[in-house]
Amino acid sequence: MLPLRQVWPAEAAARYCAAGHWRGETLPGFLRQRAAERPEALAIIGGDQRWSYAELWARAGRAAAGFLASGLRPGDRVVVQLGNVPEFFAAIFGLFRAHLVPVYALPGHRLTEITHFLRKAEAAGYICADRGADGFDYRALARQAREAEPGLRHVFVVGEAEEFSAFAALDGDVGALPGDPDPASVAFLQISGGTTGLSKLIPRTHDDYIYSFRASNEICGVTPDSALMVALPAAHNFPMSSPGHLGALYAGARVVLSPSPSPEVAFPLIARERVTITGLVPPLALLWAEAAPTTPHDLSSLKVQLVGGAKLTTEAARRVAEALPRCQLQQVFGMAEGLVNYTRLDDPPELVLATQGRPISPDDEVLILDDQGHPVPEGQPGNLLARGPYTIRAYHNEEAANARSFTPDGYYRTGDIVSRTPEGYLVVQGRAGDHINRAGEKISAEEIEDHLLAHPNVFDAAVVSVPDEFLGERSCAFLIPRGERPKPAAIRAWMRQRQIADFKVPDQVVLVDSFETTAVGKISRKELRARLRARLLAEQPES
Ligand code: OOB
Repeated sequence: MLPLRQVWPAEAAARYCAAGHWRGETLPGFLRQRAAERPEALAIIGGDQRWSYAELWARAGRAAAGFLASGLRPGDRVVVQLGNVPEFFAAIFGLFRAHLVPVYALPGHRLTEITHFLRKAEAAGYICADRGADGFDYRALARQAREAEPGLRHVFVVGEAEEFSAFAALDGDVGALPGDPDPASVAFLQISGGTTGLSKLIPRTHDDYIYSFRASNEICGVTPDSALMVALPAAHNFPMSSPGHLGALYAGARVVLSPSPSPEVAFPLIARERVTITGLVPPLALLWAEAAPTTPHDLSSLKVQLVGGAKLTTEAARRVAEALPRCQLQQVFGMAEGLVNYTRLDDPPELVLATQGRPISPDDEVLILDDQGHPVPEGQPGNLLARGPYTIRAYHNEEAANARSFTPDGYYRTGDIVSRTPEGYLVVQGRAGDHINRAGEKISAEEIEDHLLAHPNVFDAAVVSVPDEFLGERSCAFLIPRGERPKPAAIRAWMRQRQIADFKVPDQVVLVDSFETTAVGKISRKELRARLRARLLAEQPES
């Protein structure tokens, strides 16, 4: 099994320690401390469950002991695929306490993605729910995954476990659990948005991740009195750490889990639990802005609304800010690989509405370079590169991708095109790569093209993003058919059977006779996608 590592050069690591960014804290260590300091305070509120810090700590202990009793060994990786339920927290803190390493899957992922994560992480375990909110049976997925990946030896199910181990029954000798892990060790694996090909695994350490959410707490005003609502999937980096549920737990605050981000579900919860802060992607923020002015629910407790994951245009930002006038809009532009930018709570409206903020840390180093690698003049768009105390230096086991994604001196090439204001705030202008940012869900064009090419009646495929009023962007697949001409609806139905996350199924399918590239000879996929997108926009200017 390949060891997990994330290593900064000794000089940088010493600097981050000396600056007080890395303090030797760990994820299980901070929760133990909170449980000792404020055992009775509410930590997790979800469904009909209300867990205090003491209860969360105890449940994590039982889960940890149960994981080890079932045969998992410290260092083993475990794919976690749970929705916004309290058990998500018992599971991840249980894994941390047992020195096991969660790999965060989203509830929408299906067999194709899960087997990819299992294989890439060489995972020995999988934790899932019995069924999803949509009725999807994760146990059936687990069965298929075990067939495909015999290394998967342990499946734990929250709910009706059938032949698998019931998560609720996990127990063992809590007294025999290991002490706190090494703060410089990898705490978990996040998944990348997969800008090229399949998702990559992102190893984050206790030191670096805790710094990112501890500093975020300060920037977003999270205190022990805060109540943070998780409306987006809890396993995503944004609701986890910007400042996220981990930030809230670090502060000793309450985490309120919303099973859905829709106003119908989230608004009554905000009123009931007096939620003070939450985070949304732009399309949802706009939906909330539509619903807020006429809702019968009292939203007056809400003080901060973070919006990020995809570009919030200035006009949309204005609408969001006006709909909840007593709630402060805060833009956040971040990535699971590290760098996170925020507008600040005391910033003037021009910066809050029209920029995506500035980095968390004085030690975040940001470069904006042209395609030749030279710095662009101030205000001009260029490629964003970043390195710093919570930005990774490498993906897990991705030699070729690492050589492309990182410079020799350790900067991460974000793939985003940004400009910088005189105040040092970043404005996202677009991106260099070919992925689709569908309401914050990142879809790799290449990954979808690969699926489409497996269809017997597809000769060639090119997937592009097109602007969408609600989603920000949607996906359109251009196909050159061969043999019998397939119907676009049939292609979409066929894609669903590929057992991929639903958000990856192309929103639109267009059949073309050729990509009309012969006149200019061979062109790159990137250039081809750009031309097809331009052609589509010229034909459908209103979309
Ligand atoms: C967040 O993380 P990821 O890893 O799902 O996606 C990162 C990418 C960025 O490279 C950028 O292309 C895009 O998502 N993005 C934004 C944005 N926030 C993220 N593009 C424009 N404006 C924004 N505000 O999406 C994520 C992680 C932590 C905090 C917030 C978002």
